[in-house]
Amino acid sequence: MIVRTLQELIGTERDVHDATWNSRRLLLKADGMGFSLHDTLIHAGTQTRMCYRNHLEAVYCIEGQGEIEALATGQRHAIVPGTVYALDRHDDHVLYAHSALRLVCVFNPPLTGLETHGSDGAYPPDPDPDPDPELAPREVRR
Ligand code: 9YT
Repeated sequence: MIVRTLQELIGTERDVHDATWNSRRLLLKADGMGFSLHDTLIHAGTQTRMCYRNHLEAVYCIEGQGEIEALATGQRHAIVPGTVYALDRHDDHVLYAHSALRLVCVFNPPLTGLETHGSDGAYPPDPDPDPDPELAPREVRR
């Protein structure tokens, strides 16, 4: 079993900053869960374009007010506490933070650790992917 707290990650290498956000990476690939789990803060008044071509991401808002725009269609959706969005098509999108947003983010395949966005709005692919992410958890210990 893994037990850790957000507090103990702050200021460590699992606390990753970019221009518009701060991602506290609670679970990463090395934790062997098959996904990564992040507590992410998006800074108030910012907009962030992203397109995770190498990952699927689900995002659950727990604080703040914002909007997401799907660039393929121009459709915009409000983001408020209790809203989840899932980028099931590697959707090219912009996230607008009308106030500071606090988001719980899950990535599949999991991030390895220090990824930040490339100029294409994506994280790079894992250079050493598991053969089958669904079937490759770490060794089971009882
Ligand atoms: C919502 C979103 O994707 N923000 C960028 C940071 C990313 N979620 C992360 O690495 O936590």
